[in-house]
Amino acid sequence: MRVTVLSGAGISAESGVPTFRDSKNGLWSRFDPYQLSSIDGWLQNPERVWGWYLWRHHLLTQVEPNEGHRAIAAWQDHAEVCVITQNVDDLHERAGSRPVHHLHGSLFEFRCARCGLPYTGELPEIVEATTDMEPPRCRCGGLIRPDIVWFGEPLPEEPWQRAVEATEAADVMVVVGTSAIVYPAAGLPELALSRGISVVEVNPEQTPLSASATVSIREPASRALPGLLHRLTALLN
Ligand code: BV8
Ligand code: ZN
Repeated sequence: MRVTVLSGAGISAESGVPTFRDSKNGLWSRFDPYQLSSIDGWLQNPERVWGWYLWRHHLLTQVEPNEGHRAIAAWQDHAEVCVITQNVDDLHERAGSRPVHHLHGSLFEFRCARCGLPYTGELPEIVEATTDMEPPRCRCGGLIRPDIVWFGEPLPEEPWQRAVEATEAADVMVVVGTSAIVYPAAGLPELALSRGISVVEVNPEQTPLSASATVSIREPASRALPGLLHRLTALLN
């Protein structure tokens, strides 16, 4: 069976990584993630954005994959699994999933905002939620930025192509931990439904996908995912 997974920040929530929506009480409650993860936010205040991402990068070195990530990795012993994630963390990879396609880039990759040269230099150690920090400079004088996709920026071609192919080849799509409001990623479950395959949503809350999903499981990822493949195999075979 070919299973395509689309994940969002909610699958990393139980690892202690705040999601976009919970940021009101999260580590960056004083920031607006939608403002900071936008090209305008970067152009207006690169120091603030750089400090926020360095803090998130530091946070990711302190957390582990959870039962949800590990369940999806374990599915690979019983099915052909392709993970598409909107997340910029590496928790799917650390749990053992392969391949993982990052639609919105990765917090572990950096590049020059001007010439695009990848940046592999030292990153300052951040030990507390900080605000402004001067981004390093590239040889060309450009500012170094995280290699992720901000609001208002196009998605990288290769991961998007892989995601569409995996959605078109899937026997079933599992959509976990996403508020399903950001496009074009949120269009993938719609593509799956238009192909007539089952789309299973795992989310403790209702989302705009819930009504059209084949089934919407109102549970956290770590509880719903471990037994899900077994249930899907029984249902679909
Ligand atoms: C583009 C990387 C075009 C950065 C991110 C008006 C109408 C429609 C569209 C638009 C519009 N205005 C602008 C747009 C386009 C815009 C968009 O869709 N905006 C939305 C807000 C309306 N999209 C873009 O700008 C995209 N680019 O369209 O380019 C273009 C083309 C050519 C040339 C130029 C431009 C780029 C979007 C990518 C932005 N980058 N992330 C970073 O991480 O810092 S988006 C970011 O937010 C995430 O990656 C994700 O995609 C999105 C939402 O986050 P989620 O992952 O869904 O998480 P969220 O916090 O929202 O929700 C968590 C969920 O988990 C909740 O449902 C919760 O219930 C659940 N949960 C909680 N705990 C658990 C759980 N689930 C399971 N288990 C648990 N334990
Ligand atoms: Zn440069």
